[in-house]
Amino acid sequence: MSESFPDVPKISFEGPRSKNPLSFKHYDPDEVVEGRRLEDLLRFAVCYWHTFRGTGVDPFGAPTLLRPWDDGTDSIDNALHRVDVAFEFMTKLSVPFYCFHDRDVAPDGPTLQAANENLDRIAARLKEKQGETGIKLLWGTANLFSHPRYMHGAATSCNADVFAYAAAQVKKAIEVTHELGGENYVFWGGREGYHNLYNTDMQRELAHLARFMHMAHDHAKSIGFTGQFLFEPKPKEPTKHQYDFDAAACINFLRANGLEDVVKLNIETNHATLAGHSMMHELEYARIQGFLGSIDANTGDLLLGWDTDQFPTDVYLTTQIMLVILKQGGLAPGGTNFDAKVRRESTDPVDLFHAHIGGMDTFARGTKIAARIRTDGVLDDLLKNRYCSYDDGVGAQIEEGSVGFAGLERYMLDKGEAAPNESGRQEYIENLINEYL
Ligand code: XLS
Ligand code: NI
Ligand code: NI
Repeated sequence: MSESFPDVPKISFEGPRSKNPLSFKHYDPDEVVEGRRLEDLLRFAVCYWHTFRGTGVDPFGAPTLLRPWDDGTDSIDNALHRVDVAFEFMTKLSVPFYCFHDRDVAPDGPTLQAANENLDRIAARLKEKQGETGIKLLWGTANLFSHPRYMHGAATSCNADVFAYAAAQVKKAIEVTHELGGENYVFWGGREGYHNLYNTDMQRELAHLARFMHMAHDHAKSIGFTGQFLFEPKPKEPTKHQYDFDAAACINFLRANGLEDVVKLNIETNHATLAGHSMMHELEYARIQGFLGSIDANTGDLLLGWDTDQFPTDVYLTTQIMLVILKQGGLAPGGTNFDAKVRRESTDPVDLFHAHIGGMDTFARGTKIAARIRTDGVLDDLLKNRYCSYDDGVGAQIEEGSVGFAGLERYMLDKGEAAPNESGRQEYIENLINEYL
């Protein structure tokens, strides 16, 4: 079989002095950080939709990314061939995982039955290729947003038939994910939200979304799928307001509906920033409550208000991300999925390599920097000292719950005024972090 990337060799680690753009300068899969090989710690995944289905189309312009291996049709043959290309790409990139939506890998069909048959045919090829290459499925998901039937949403559609179709589609997507040994299954609420509240029964829609997730979990149990379910927050786009707005909204939804033991979060950088948070905030919020499952690694552009899904290149950002992820000892069974696309002006297939190499190196650097910060314990000491008034005395009583308002009033009446505050040392800490970069 002829290669689709004949000029690209298998990408290997050459170290920071290498001038070869098709090599890793910082990502050595075998390097051990905090007791784990980088490959096992980071669990990188290529996403099928942007990398193999992205065309560069935007609201103002036609496709620019015309791939030599793609005949532009929605045929089974084209889809089968694309699988071979994807596995050649991922093998050369030395990436251990991939992720897909049902409709990225296989053509849709005029009926549910036809779509399912298409998916089965492609899944068989995916399975064969996984076996040949050892590349694994990090997560599967269903596209419940592109087809016109999903104009009002899927699980939150006002049309019960659409709910039923979505349920059938997710049933199949979970089965295929299971068949391929997928380690997680993702729900992203593409159109699960609203454009205005005059025509929206929010209470009913949220109840439907919860029923949908319970049904998905029940079905997974019935077929023996034990992968982790993940809910992916995003505040808007395509709808004005999405129910999976941010980590806090998702966790509240999951807890309110008895899903907290079943579903964790898949947190995406660009979605965090669209919600007005930093990625570090979203990760830390999810982590402290036991909901940090996996990440979609990309970045946005602060000058643009939409999901630009760019590849991460900012070491400061990946350092912040890894400071949180290392705190919980990694993400497994989750991983680091490059939900990112090359710019529509980056038209050569080799640009897909440059993009992923850059993302992987940026994460490797962030990981090593974060690990050094953690080894030196500089932030630990700062944090510990900052809260030391809670280690004994009245602070310890507050934390234990052994004092109430009356007791605290007595304490303060006696003392007269609170102890003076100490400096937060923000600039000092920021300088300190910079010294590790
Ligand atoms: C879109 C989302 C999507 C999910 C998977 O903004 O990031 O790509 O990750 O459905
Ligand atoms: Ni995503
Ligand atoms: Ni996104």
